[in-house]
Amino acid sequence: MSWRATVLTLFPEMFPGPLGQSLAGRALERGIWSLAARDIRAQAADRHRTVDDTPFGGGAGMVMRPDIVDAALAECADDRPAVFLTPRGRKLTQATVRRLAEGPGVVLLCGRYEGVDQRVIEARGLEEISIGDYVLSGGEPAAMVLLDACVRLLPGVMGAAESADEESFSAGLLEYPHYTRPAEWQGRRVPDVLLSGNHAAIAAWRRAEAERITRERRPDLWAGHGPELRQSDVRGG
Ligand code: 6GU
Repeated sequence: MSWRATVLTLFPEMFPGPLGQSLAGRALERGIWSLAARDIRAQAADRHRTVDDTPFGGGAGMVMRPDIVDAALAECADDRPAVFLTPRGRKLTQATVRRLAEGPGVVLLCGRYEGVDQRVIEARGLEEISIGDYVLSGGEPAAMVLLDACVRLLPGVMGAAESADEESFSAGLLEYPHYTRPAEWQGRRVPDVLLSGNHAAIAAWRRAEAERITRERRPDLWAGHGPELRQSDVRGG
């Protein structure tokens, strides 16, 4: 059985979009995973195909109705976790991506307007996930981000060479810098150590660079990276 993704959205024509290309697209063609985008509006029974209404208590914008969202979820509910993509969710991490990729698949609810009625979030036990601290106009690009991150971890999607870079992130560090030919370009030389053929020295240089870049750019990640894991114990950094 392949890993199954169902996306509930008001804009099903956005899918597969970029997920139909490259690594994820090839995996889709090979049947490693499947993607179904379902139109939430198909649940609307009235003449105007209404899916939202004004918020109780007043305020701007519209809220998606619980009965409509519940009916959409009911049509695809099975053993898969149901996720609601929202900027008020817990921030997506590689650990969450790994957990979702290891399961049978996901049902992703993409919100629009000011939100979804809180009662259906609770009744369906939706896991609320955000992809970062900025606001998108809808959950669809976030759903694509989550799916891309999961699909690349599915067995058979990546070659052995590519699989190694997930380990460097798992180690809690950002990637070291990469270089290829030519050895000199616009007066800039590739670091000598990378041309030395000394594999131990190359590994040590890469590790030091990964640690330096992590410390500079992501003090939050660096703080969570225990001193016992560090090649260079840095003082005053
Ligand atoms: Cl999941 N949705 C929206 N609309 N904005 C976001 C987000 C999700 N994650 C970060 N910003």
